[in-house]
Amino acid sequence: MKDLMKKLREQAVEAIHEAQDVETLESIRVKYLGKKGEMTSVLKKMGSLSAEERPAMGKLANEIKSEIEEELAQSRRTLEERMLQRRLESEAVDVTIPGSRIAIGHEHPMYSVLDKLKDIFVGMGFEILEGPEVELADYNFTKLNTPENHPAREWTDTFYFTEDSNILLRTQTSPMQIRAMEEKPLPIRMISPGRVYRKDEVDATHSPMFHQIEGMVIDKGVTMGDLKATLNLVVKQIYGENTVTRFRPHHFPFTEPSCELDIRCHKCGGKGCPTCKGEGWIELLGAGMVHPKVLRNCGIDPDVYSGWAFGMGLERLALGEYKINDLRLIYENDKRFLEQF
Ligand code: 2NL
Repeated sequence: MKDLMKKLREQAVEAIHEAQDVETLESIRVKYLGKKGEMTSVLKKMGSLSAEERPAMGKLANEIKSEIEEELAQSRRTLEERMLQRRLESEAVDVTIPGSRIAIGHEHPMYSVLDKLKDIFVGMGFEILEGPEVELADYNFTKLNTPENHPAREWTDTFYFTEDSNILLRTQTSPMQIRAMEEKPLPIRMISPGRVYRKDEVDATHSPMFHQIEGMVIDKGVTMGDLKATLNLVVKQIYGENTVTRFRPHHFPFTEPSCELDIRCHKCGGKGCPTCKGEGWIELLGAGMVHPKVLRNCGIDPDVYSGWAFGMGLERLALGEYKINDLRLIYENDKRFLEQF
């Protein structure tokens, strides 16, 4: 019995020394000292010993038990210390490493220009209406009095989704004016800014996606005089009080009469320079009196109501305002570029 206990002690101590984690130590404790463990089953046999043998054997058993307990506790401390050390090493934070900067965005020059225009029109009582970029040909062309054979309808000019050319990416923001005329009570004073799409190759002045702002007024007794006065006010707020404008006759299917608005070159004062390509004038926007057919297409009686409308590209405005010479820079969103404005 003595030998058996000593052997158990050796086995236990060896297992304890080999254990690599706390869980193994616990299973060793259960195996040797637990209620159904090895030492317990040995002690249960004490009953078969003589009265003289029992005390010595009991003493030895208690010594071995406390020896194993001591070894377990010792090992547990060592393992726990080692684990803590490993965690400290693997989770170490070097507080002296410089932090990574959080990049803050920057307002895009296109939107600075757009915000300025919105403020001007909202100040004159216009509401801002935005709408879908995927449109019906009906709203983008037909209701706008664009003939079936108009070049803008060609698949080489417009992005179509369907073979029957019914669904497309809007080529102008006018579909929003059509919706407003169909749905809103009169009078209407609105602008519709947004993205528009045309099949153009990318270069310094062209992009298949660009931004437009259109505007429209519908009321009783609206005339070309209202168009000229309002647009002159807008232009002076953008380019300064002394800006000189001229209205040139033009043609659009959706307006009659139609015109284009030029401003006298602010760089050379009209003499002709690279900015105005020697013309002395810079083309700014197209406008006109809403065609009676367009009004009728939207359920408005042209004998009672009239209106004027305009459309302008925003890119050219932004490029001119910030003296940017390549349209592609506008879309690359390089922060080093954007932060200059
Ligand atoms: C241009 C010319 C223009 C309009 C857009 C419009 C819309 C409706 C009815 C009548 Cl619903 N007109 N819009 C009118 C004249 C010119 O745009 O050169 N845009 C960049």
